[in-house]
Amino acid sequence: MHNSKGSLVRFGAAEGQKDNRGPRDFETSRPDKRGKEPKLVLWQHPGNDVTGMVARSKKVAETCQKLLGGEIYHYHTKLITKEPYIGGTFEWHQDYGYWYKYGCLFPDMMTVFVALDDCTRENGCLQVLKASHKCGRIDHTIVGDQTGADIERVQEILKVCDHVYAELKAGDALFFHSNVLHTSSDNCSANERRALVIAYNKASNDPGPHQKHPGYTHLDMVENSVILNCENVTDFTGKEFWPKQPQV
Ligand SMILES: O=C(O)CCC(=O)C(=O)O
Repeated sequence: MHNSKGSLVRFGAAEGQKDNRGPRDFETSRPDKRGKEPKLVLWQHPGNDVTGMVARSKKVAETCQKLLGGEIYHYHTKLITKEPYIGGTFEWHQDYGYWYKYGCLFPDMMTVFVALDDCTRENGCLQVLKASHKCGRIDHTIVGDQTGADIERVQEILKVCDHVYAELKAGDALFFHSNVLHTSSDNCSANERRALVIAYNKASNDPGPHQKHPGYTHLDMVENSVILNCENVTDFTGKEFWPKQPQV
């Protein structure tokens, strides 16, 4: 991601700050069923840095509000990194397969996948089953360290829904409903594949504070221009990273 001056924004710790921990200090991994690891860090609130401005921008948040048909709030954002050659797979799942377990009663939730690098078949772009949200929620079980959809059911749905490889340019975004079945394969390329994955819940669907995610918190939307003009890439106050402790 680049700011208005064209500088590449790195999501690392800033130097010279009292608390200079950045998102990647909290990075953890989610091994797939073969033990290969996509890496991720999750935060609860958007905050005021450039990633927060993306999540709070009208082109992202207000679009989701229109699509979900009512007030929304930020459920969480993840920075997902697939390292060159070793970054693993996200097994087939619906995001609501996870969020159902966190007490959200309706699938009135959605995700915006923002490519920070070009996402290709080679480096593990998102793959979706078109219109699979109409199948409703599929049963999920634990697969590796992930929550995966019932694979026999997925095989049947693969016969009737188009399998789309969402190859994206850096800066492109994909908006999708929480019941859309999706997966992504290993990164077989020589470069990192990074994405910001932003999740929203409808305010009326607030399950209250539950496990990792906060309950309803007013989302302060900003104009789109704020993203490019944001110079804050080091102050992560208020984001509430998860896991809470930096990883060593
Ligand atoms: O980053 C990816 O490749 C997939 C992420 C994903 O499926 C998710 O966060 O639910």
